Amino acid sequence: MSHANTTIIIPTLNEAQNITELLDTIKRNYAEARVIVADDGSTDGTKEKVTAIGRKNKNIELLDRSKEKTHGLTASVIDAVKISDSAFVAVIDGDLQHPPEKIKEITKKLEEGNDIAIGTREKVEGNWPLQRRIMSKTATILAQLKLRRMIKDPMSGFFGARTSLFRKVLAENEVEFEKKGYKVLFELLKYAPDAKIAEVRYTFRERSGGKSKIGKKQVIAMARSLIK
Ligand SMILES: Nc1nc2c(ncn2[C@@H]2O[C@H](COP(=O)(O)OP(=O)(O)O)[C@@H](O)[C@H]2O)c(=O)[nH]1
Ligand SMILES: [Mg+2]
Repeated sequence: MSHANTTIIIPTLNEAQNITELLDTIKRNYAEARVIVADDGSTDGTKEKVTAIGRKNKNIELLDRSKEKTHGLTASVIDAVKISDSAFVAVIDGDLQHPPEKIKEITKKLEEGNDIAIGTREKVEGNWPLQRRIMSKTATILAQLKLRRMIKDPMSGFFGARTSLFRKVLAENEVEFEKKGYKVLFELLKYAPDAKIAEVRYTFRERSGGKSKIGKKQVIAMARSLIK
């Protein structure tokens, strides 16, 4: 299957230890997909690595957001969606916690007529701290209540969507998005109540290298998004 109909979006902040391996896997599996690495001002060499890889691969590009006023995973994904011109977008973390080999299942669900395909965390590998597990579970339940839909993992960071739907939601509701937050999928779901949704199960792996960037700012953004 060709993936020329898909733009793979990777938000990054200091993922130099992971980005080369991730892009290698994506290149091998999805040679025809466009790949946008939306970087928020990494200082560890991530940008330079992506630029170098991009020079040799015309489908891979860096979206350098270092000079933007607002930084954040959500803001980065939004900017990448705005410059995507393929039928579908797929969003995947840059730290190898999401399995790139599952992107094809996500695009398949979209090709079958779904509007949004969610990578649903079935199992979490390794030692995710208890605090993170509790926070994640609570957020999931609150999100399900808010959406009034039984979506297993509405807070997932791994998902695909029909680009036209995503762009329409942004055109009408972008100001409501918590730009500094992590939960861009949840916000998309909030403003697309009639979307046809499919789920693709996967195992959330341990971060390959580097550190998680989740902190107070992201938790506050999530809380705001849940009560809005
Ligand atoms: N562009 C951008 N990417 C970010 C930001 N914060 C985190 N990321 C990236 O988003 C992905 C998920 O972040 P991570 O810290 O691993 O979150 P966790 O898996 O929930 O702990 C990784 O690829 C990060 O590099 C940000 O502020 N801007
Ligand atoms: Mg991570």
